[in-house]
Amino acid sequence: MFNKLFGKKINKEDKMNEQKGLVKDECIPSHIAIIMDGNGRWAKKRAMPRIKGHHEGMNTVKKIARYASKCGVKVLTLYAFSTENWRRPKTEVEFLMSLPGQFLQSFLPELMELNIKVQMIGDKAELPMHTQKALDAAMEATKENTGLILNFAMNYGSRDEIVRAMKAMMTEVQEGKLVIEDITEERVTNYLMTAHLPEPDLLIRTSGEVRLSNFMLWQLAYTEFWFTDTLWPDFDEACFQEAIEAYQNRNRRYGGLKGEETK
Ligand code: V07
Repeated sequence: MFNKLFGKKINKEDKMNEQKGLVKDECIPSHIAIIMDGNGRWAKKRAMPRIKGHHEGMNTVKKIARYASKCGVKVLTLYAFSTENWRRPKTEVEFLMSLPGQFLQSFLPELMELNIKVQMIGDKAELPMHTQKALDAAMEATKENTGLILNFAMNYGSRDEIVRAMKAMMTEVQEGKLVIEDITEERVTNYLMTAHLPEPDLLIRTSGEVRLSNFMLWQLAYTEFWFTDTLWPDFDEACFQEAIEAYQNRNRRYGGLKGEETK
C-alpha cells in the first residue's frame, strides 16, 4: 500500500498526463457530484441579468464535462435544477428550462465524440414538455456511449427521492412482495434514483455556500466535501484539478486504511 501511494515511480502515462495538464490517474474519484452555485451572483457583479449567469454556467458545464471525461472520471452528477427552484421568478424558470435544449443543440456532436452518456435523476414528469423532449433526445442519442456518465439532477430533491423510495417499499410490503425484515440499507439504496450508480467520492460546491441544499442526502454519507468561493461560471479545469488533488491528498493521509476505518 505504501508503495502504491507514495513510492510509485512516475510512469510514462503519468508524465504524459502531467504534460497535458491532467491530474494523475491514480485515485481519480470515480463519481464527482457538483452543486453549481453562484451564477446569479456572477451576473450581478457584471450588472447583467441573472439569465446571462445561467448561460455562462452552461458553458462551464461543457468545459468541466470535457475535462472530467479526459481525466477518466466515470460519473459526473450536476445539480442543475432543484425541487425548490420553482419558487424563482417565472421568466428565470422558463430560461432555465430552455437550457437542456440549448445544451443539446450546441454540444451533442462533442458528446458523441467524447463518448459521453447523458442521464438524469429527478422528477421528469413535472418539467415542461419541451424540456422533457430535450432530455429524452440527449439520453436517447447518447445511450450507447460507454465513457463518462453526465448525470443531470433535474427537478431533483433528496427528501422527495427518499419519500418516493419509502412509498415504493411500503407498496411492496402491502402487496406482500416484501417483508419489513427485508428492509436493509442496501435495499433502500436500490430504491433511490441513483441505484445504478456508485456513491459520490467527492462533492464540490462553488460560490462559498456550505450547505447540502437537499442534494443526495443518503448518497453523500461517506463522501469527501470540497468547497470553494469561486463562482460557477468562473470555475475551470484548474479549480477542478485542485478539488481532485485535495481529495487525493486526503485519501493519502488515511494511509492505506480501508473499509470501515475510512468511512
Ligand atoms: C443549467 C447551467 C449550469 C449552472 C446551474 C444552473 C443553470 C446544463 C443543463 C442541462 C440539463 C440537462 C441536459 C443537458 C443540459 C442545465 C438547467 C440549468 C436546468 F440533458 N446546464 N443547465 N439545466 N444551468
